[in-house]
Amino acid sequence: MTLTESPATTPRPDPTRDSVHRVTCPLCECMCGLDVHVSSGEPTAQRVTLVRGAKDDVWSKGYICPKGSAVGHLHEDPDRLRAPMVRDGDQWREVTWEQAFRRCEELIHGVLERDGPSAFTAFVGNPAGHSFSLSRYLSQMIIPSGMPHIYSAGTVDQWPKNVTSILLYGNQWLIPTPDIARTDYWLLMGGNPHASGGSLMAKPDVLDEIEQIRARGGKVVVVDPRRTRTADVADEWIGIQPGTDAAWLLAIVNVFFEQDWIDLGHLVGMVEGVESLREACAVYTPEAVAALTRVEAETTRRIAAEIHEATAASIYGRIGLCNQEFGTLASWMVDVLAIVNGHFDRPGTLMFANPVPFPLVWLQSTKVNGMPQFGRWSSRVRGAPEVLGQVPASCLAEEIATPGPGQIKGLINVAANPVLSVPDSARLDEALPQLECMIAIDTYLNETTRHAHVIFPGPSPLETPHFDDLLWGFATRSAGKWTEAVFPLERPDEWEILIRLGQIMAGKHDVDTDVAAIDDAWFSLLCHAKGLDPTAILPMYDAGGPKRMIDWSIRVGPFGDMYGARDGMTLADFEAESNGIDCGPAIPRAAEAVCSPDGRIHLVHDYLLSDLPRLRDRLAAPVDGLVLVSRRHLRSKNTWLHNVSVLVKGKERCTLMINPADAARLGVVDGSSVQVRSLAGSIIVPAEITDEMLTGIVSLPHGWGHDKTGTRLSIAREHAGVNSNLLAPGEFVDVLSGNAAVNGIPVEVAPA
Ligand SMILES: Nc1nc2c(c(=O)[nH]1)N[C@H]1C(S)=C(S)[C@@H](COP(=O)(O)OP(=O)(O)OC[C@H]3O[C@@H](n4cnc5c(=O)[nH]c(N)nc54)[C@H](O)[C@@H]3O)O[C@H]1N2
Ligand SMILES: Nc1nc2c(c(=O)[nH]1)N[C@H]1C(S)=C(S)[C@@H](COP(=O)(O)OP(=O)(O)OC[C@H]3O[C@@H](n4cnc5c(=O)[nH]c(N)nc54)[C@H](O)[C@@H]3O)O[C@H]1N2
Ligand code: SF4
Ligand SMILES: [Mo]
Repeated sequence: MTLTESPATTPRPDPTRDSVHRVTCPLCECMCGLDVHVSSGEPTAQRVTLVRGAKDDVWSKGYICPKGSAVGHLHEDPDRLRAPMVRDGDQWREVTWEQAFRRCEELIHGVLERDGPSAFTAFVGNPAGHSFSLSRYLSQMIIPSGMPHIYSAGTVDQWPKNVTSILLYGNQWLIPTPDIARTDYWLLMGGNPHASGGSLMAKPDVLDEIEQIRARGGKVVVVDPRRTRTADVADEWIGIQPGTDAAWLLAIVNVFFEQDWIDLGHLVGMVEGVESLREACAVYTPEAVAALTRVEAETTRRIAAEIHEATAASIYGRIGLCNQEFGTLASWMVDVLAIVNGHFDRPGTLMFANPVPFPLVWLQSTKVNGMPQFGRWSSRVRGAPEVLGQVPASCLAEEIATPGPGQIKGLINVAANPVLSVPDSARLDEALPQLECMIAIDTYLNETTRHAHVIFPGPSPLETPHFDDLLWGFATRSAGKWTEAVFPLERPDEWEILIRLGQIMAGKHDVDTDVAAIDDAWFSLLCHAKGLDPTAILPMYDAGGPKRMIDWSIRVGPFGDMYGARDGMTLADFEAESNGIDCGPAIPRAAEAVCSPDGRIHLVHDYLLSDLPRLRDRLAAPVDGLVLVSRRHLRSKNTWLHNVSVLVKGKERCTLMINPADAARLGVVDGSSVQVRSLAGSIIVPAEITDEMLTGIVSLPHGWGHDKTGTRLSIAREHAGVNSNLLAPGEFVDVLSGNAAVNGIPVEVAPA
């Protein structure tokens, strides 16, 4: 059987002959350990017979979700790309790796010669953050290319958190995370771990954590315009008007000042700006924000008191607080509330992780590089100011479609599906065919990659070794786990593709690229960054690549041996322990972690204050009419995993959730088609009437819309759904971060 043929049935597990492989699931931030059972026989005939949660995994202790159970199906999906492909017109053909890189050279050099490197950009998607190779080697594509800047899913995700963290703590990725395993009060805003598993908070089985908080006498409060399944297992649900969390949190801090509850705890000598904060929140009394937020003043005052009285409160805001109109103010106030309550940097509160592998992204700091300047340049067409080097992802469409100096003509699309994931996506879908050169690295021929000229296949989750990098930086236990590939990749891995593309973009010929030499140079740079002499370190390794880099991260991390300078761990310790190693809970470490220029946490910045007038205007003019928010489902991952039968079968999931009162008023019948219209566009979708929704708010999942021609997604096509981002106006952003506001979009709904 060739790898691309679909086997008719899954063979039965045979415990006497199957081999069992331990892997860490890379599909969400939970990092569950999986036991993957594989049948015996010829390598090409080996099949996954069973996937189980690994009971002895020190981190996930047997927890697994339906996505993890489906990794075998994902691996065996006949539609998944396994060879490089080149497009001629609308025909795709599989080519050899050499042919694919040669084609890239022709296309890239053509654009380079005429328009130079500034005609190129890249789009980097979410799976890059979960990939063993991509996150560690993206710089090796981007820097040599000379492309002036890139786009990423980050501006449809956590950019507000990045802005807050760089201003308060000195590094955009030093994001404090709630220590829910030890908290007695969890205020969970704009997150639904029942579906998502949790985000910027690595923790398997969050719903069980909620039960445990309640079992030990604590309380969990969910703030969300939708009464989610997470809200159902919590003690209290507060339905809030989308986009108004910043005003609500300012009101809570206002109560803290009014009641004289401000208490910085052990951070008293380290935190600045309390008086400016008092002024900033002065007008936001619980009474003043009640109409806007739809939270009664009494409730706001009670929650403030509960937070004040808690022994160890964890204040947490996720995608609902980022992907909205006031995302940065809301994200800022989450951290501020924790700090002024003294519930920061101690067990059970918001804490900085102390990860076993030192995350590469922690190398930067404002102590070394200075405070960020926002708006150093603006996008060519819309004039959107850059924030942390990026402009809103929705700008890409017009940068491709608008002629003139600086027009984008070449795109490297890495693990991203922006035709579905980015606001105003119809415009991007129209613009991409105008590119002279589009190269994609992806596992599927999907809505975005169908526009590419060349696609390089990424590995399946079972074809690559794995050790998370970034994600351990959001965990409140210090732990680590090594995964060996279950099936051999037998083709270049993604880090190598990135290096080779980077050299082609630098104007060189692929045949001249010395991958190992570039990898050594990159590794040497990292050694220097940690004060190590690479000439002493390089000879310790037989091979390079991401595996060498993870060994480096462990050895220079807090539990590492610093290459023999102290007692400590190396990757070999993890290779020898398939269940992983747990080095204990997070410890107070703000004094060591904060890397702002003066080592202090400045609560208030002019940049943040500059957006308060906009919020005050909104206080005076609350949104009138229906607004749309997004949601996730346990069996999806953003725009993909919809080509795996077991993950899409069953009840239609791409529905517009609407409250019974709104439905009755609008004449909408359960299950019937409705038209949803916004400033950006219009779609038709089935209605799902449910009292989970607050009145005035409707909800759609994102990531659907698989009915495009020219894709290779045979299962997803049968469950196409509609793309909710057709309704998201590109210019509707959180002003301070440029992050998309895909929540709180004004819409009209009518029977179709
Ligand atoms: N309306 C609305 N829009 C949203 C959101 C929302 O809540 N509402 N959420 C936003 C958020 S938080 C995010 S992160 C973005 C995500 O936006 P994207 O990153 O664009 O979307 P994904 O579906 O995560 O992209 C995955 C792509 O990576 C490919 N892929 C998967 N694994 C690998 C791999 O190992 N290697 C390679 N090379 N490719 C791989 C998949 O086939 C797919 O094409 O969407 C955003 N868009
Ligand atoms: N199964 C699954 N898991 C995933 C993903 C997936 O697609 N599927 N995606 C992954 C990614 S990329 C990310 S970033 C994370 C996201 O993880 P989460 O942040 O947990 O994301 P959601 O499950 O979308 O929950 C967001 C909640 O915010 C609410 N909300 C919307 N607007 C507002 C608002 O203005 N205020 C408040 N308070 N709430 C609001 C929504 O109703 C929704 O319940 O999940 C990750 N995990
Ligand atoms: S919760 Fe599911 S998708 Fe996430 S890591 Fe665990 S098994 Fe994988
Ligand atoms: Mo995300």
